[in-house]
Amino acid sequence: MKPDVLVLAALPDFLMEPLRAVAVCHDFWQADDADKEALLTEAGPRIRGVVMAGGSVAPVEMLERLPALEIVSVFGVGYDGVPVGYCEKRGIRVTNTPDVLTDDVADIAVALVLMTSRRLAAAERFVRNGEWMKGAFPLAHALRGKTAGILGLGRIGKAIAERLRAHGMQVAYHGRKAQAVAYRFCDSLKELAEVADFLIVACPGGPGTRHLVDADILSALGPDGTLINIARGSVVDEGALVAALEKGSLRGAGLDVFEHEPAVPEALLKSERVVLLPHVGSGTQETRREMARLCVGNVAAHFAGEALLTPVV
Ligand code: 8YV
Repeated sequence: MKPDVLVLAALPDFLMEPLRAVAVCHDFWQADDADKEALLTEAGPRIRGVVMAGGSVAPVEMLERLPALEIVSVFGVGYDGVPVGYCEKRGIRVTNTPDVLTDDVADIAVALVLMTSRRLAAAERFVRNGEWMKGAFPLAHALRGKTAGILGLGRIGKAIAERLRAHGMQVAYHGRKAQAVAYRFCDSLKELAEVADFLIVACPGGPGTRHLVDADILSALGPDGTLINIARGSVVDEGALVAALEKGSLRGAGLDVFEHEPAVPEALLKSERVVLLPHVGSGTQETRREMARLCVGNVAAHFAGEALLTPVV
């Protein structure tokens, strides 16, 4: 008998097909509120697995309705949508998809650094709009000699650092502790923001990092500074970011993630100082297929009584 699995997000066919081969899938994300309630009441007691995207949320109140739950498999490296402590207490396993997406996400961070410093999106619009015929595009800013301040020097943070070193940049970082690396460690996020030309958010999301980048940090980054976020929208106080951009107390921002995706504040949509991407850090055919392999592989391994491929707990 295949185990029953609740699917919390729209996931690609190359994930759903192999998942359906090993589990009976219940599409929670497609159901309206009444159907969700009926699904939890009717199938809830049989559900043994939950599959969700990096950005989706599995609230405790929902997991409480799944008494037979054994595993939560996240299609993403970030598992901030999962109440891990609660799962651990209940003996529910949690898995994610680390490593396979590191290069792609780091590439997008570098792309945002280049797009903001060289104003590439505006330059592209300049050509398309026929403005080049009227004069040259204004001079932008070089990367060489500038400092990248990385918040969270994990796997992705390190991959970003390596890439930006190749662009002639200095690297500083802040995290829970200093690491055995050649980059400058800053004791506080404020110190990092003060030394950085680009403050790059690469730390996990969740309650522990919520609004770490607030008005105070943005003011330390200063009028020549740029904020880059490829991690989670929740780490940045979006209201404070809008205010800093509107006042001109920040040069710009390059954002792949937002507080309330897919909603993006009107003020950001209108701002010439920002580059906005639709959470595409891991969005390549190659990487998403690798992520799907791990996500389904973890579910399959668990129900076959084998070791999990990439366990969190
Ligand atoms: C999403 C992500 O999971 O890895 C993460 O934490 O946020 C992304 O890779 C991806 O958008 C799939 O939904």
